[in-house]
Amino acid sequence: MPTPSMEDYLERIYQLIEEKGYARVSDIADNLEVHPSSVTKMVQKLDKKEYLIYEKYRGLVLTPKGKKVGKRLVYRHELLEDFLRIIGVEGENIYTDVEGIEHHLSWDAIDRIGDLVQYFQEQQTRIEALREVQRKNEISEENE
Ligand SMILES: [Mn+2]
Repeated sequence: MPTPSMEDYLERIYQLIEEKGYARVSDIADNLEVHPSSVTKMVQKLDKKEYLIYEKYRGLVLTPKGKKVGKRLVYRHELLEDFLRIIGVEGENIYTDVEGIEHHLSWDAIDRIGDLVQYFQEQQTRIEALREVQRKNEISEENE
């Protein structure tokens, strides 16, 4: 299993490659707001663990294993954003909250959250019912 920070890199590298077709050390550094030398170090580590192949002057490519894991990590991030949005978390908090929790849940928990998201997405009335609970709670908090 990749460590939390390896996961952040793999997630971002996978996304960059999806968006632009490649991921340069400088792009990764800008994206994760870290120094390029930290990126090089991590990329070498990921190479050793066979998530990608890194050649100094040719850039990097994900191995099939790296692609598989990267895709899963991006899916997990997006799922957790959907989840927080559905339960009514404010838009401005969503990204930071997901960054805070994504590495700390088991895949079992992720899959169960996936079921819950599906449950709500399948019927809009379920989301409305949840909003109704939230409105009532807000009113009772105001009256405390
Ligand atoms: Mn993320």
